[in-house]
Amino acid sequence: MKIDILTLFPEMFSSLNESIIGKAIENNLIEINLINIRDFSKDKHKKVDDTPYGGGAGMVIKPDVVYDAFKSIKSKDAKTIYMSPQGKVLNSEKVKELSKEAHLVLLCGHYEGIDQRVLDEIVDEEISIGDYVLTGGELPAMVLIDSVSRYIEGVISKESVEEESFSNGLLEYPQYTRPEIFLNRSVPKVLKSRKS
Ligand code: 21W
Repeated sequence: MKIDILTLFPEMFSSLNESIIGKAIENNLIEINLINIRDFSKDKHKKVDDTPYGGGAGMVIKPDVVYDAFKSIKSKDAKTIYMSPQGKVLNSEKVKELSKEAHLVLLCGHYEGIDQRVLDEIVDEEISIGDYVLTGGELPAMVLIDSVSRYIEGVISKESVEEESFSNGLLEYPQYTRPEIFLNRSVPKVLKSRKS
């Protein structure tokens, strides 16, 4: 799967190079492309936002800058997702559905928001990760990437995907490893005769 990320803070995504997702990127199972929206500013001061029409606090990201950043992505058949607190809350059904896409474009906004006209033009879907307020769409985009990646063939073992998806953790159980006694607490006897 190819994932293009449109963001003002591309450095935030360096944590994706760790652990299981990092391995999946190394193994070319996931290709992540970071696009800094600021690179598309025509302003000499690299300005990307402006005051909102109608007044109010904060700033709004300009439509042309986001549109030019979007157009720099070569591919017509990508699904474009705007990470937004107003979006539909992500769940495992949506995660599985997205994992079947060949190409995703993730647009990350900030508290200020993005001019609605460019959203109307380029966005296919709006997704939130839950009903609480964050400072931007970057962490939500990483949550989406992490959850979707687990369903991409080869990222984790088939057994792991099946075990975890077995009804929302209802079959989850406490786990133990060596030592057999830790701080005077023993591993449950029922587990002790079993070879791993
Ligand atoms: C917070 C963006 C508040 C916009 C109109 C007038 C992406 C997120 C985010 C953020 C506002 C997600 C406004 C769960 C989240 C995200 C930053 C409201 C101000 N609009 N999932 N004034 N929670 N959050 N905009 O916060 O971008 S997915």
